[in-house]
Amino acid sequence: MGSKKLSAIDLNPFSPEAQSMEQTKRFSSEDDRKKVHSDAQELKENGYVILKDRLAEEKLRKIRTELKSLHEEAPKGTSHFGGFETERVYNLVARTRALDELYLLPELLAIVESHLDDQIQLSIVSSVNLLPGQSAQSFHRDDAYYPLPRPHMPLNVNAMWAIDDFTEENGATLLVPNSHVSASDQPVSGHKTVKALMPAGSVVIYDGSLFHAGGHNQTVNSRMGLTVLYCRAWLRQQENQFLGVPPALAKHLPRPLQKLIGYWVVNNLLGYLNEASPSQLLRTKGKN
Ligand SMILES: O=C(O)CCC(=O)C(=O)O
Repeated sequence: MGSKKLSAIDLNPFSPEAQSMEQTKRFSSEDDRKKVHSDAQELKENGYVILKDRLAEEKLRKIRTELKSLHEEAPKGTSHFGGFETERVYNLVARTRALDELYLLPELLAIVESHLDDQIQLSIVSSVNLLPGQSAQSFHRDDAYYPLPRPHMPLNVNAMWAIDDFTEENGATLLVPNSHVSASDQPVSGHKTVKALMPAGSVVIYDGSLFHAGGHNQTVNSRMGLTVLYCRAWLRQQENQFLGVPPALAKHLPRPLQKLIGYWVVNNLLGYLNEASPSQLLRTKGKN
């Protein structure tokens, strides 16, 4: 009888084989990361980088249709920060398969992994639809809930996808260049602000410490964005992915996406269940 080679997900995470496989847990190879070196460098230096036109027109149309339908029942924000004229839909990994390509875009993952130099996971995915008249949000940082002295090593990276064009007038995300390395808990006075102007299908990637805000939508149309936040795999995720995407649902997802939402063991020990990788739970029929 031929011996079946065990893959990483079959292994007890404490075994030497499993531990030696820790290095294979990145989504990008060293080669992939070399290819995105200049974008990763820009992200490191300025705190953000824009990749233009990464989605085909047909794909973008499908995404718009899907998000439009998901937003039919979406409530408006109930706080100044959330935006009284802003709709958000959360837990999108559970709600639709139309966006998987965006979370898993190899170039994006390579940039995020270059920046964090670590194993990564999805922290939260949500759509942000700025309705006509929505005023600019206050500047904030996406890593503010990790209470470490600043500046600190990058902990998370946001990818804000433009599902509609992000323009001067419709509330393109506002960014404060270089603020990711500042020790201050607010943007310094007289700071520069840039708008993430980009055609639909583009993505602005920014360090979680970068001050940013949704812009003012002064048009009569809405501005749909999709925020995909990645973090180091050993940090608590912003949205609870295991409740949002429980095993019964997760087992139908493509393996890379299961891994990206956290069904995996990190640094040998974090996240196992009964001495096994949680990916085994996804393969157990009838028990989920
Ligand atoms: O909508 C945007 O452009 C940014 C939104 C944002 O940063 C947030 O809601 O935390």
